[in-house]
Amino acid sequence: MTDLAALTVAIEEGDRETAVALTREAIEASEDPGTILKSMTAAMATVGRRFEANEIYVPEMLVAARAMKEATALLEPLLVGAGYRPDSVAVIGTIRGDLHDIGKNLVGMMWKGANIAVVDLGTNVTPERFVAAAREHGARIVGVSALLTTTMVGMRDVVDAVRASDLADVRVIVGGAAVTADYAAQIGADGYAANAASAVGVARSLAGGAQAP
Ligand code: B1M
Repeated sequence: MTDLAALTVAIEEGDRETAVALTREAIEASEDPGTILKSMTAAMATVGRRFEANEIYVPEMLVAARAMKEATALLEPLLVGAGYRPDSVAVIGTIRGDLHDIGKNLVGMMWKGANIAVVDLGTNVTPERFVAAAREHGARIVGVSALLTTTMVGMRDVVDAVRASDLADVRVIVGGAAVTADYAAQIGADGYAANAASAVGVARSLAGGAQAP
């Protein structure tokens, strides 16, 4: 039987090699994929808490997220095969005109770590693409990142495009170095997160724990 507690610790510590080896071992031992996934998401929950408590910083969160990403890549085919469903679906992207993607990627990784399926639209994403992707993937969350004061103004267009669409259940979360909670409220976004760790709680509360379609 695989030591899943050791898998949790390996991900928390960003030890990719051990995380991947233990995931392989657990798969070969026919452990339940959902149980393996739980031991991984537990790690990211701890990482998020430690980041918010200033016990770790972006680099540590990044290596943990990468370890999680590699380990979950092994698990993904099994989860799909077992009909295992994420809690909800999010589409995420960096706003039109903006090419910064490090923070956005980190938010996406943390969301995946929290069992939220993530469709990453990349950078320079138009409001129309956010809406079309949310519709196509049945997303509950649209996540928009902006790093520039010149591009964050485009976030309002994403909020307006979602509101003008038929996607009544979709919630828009905004974030990025240039964005503040006040600005998010001003443009009518449903949620704001200052960092990738807190973006997990915001997405979870706004998605209402609904199952992915
Ligand atoms: Co540029 N850049 N950059 N840059 N860059 C900044 C943002 C800047 C503050 C640097 C500075 O002048 N001090 C400045 C913006 C000034 C402003 O508008 N206020 C700036 C500028 C001006 C520019 C250019 C215009 C420079 C030029 O060409 N003259 C140009 C713009 C290009 C474009 O986008 N059209 C440019 C280009 C670049 C590079 C391509 C060289 C590179 C980006 C590479 C990449 O992303 N692949 C780059 C970089 C690396 C930076 C800095 C140095 C670092 C950004 C970063 O990755 N931070 C940055 C200065 C800085 O921030 N200190 C700077 C680490 C990352 C983990 O943090 O992205 O804030 P961050 O994400 C955090 C939170 O904000 C939050 O969670 C993340 C993790 O905790 N968050 C979300 C982010 N998205 C979220 C979404 C959410 C929730 C939370 O919900 C959906």
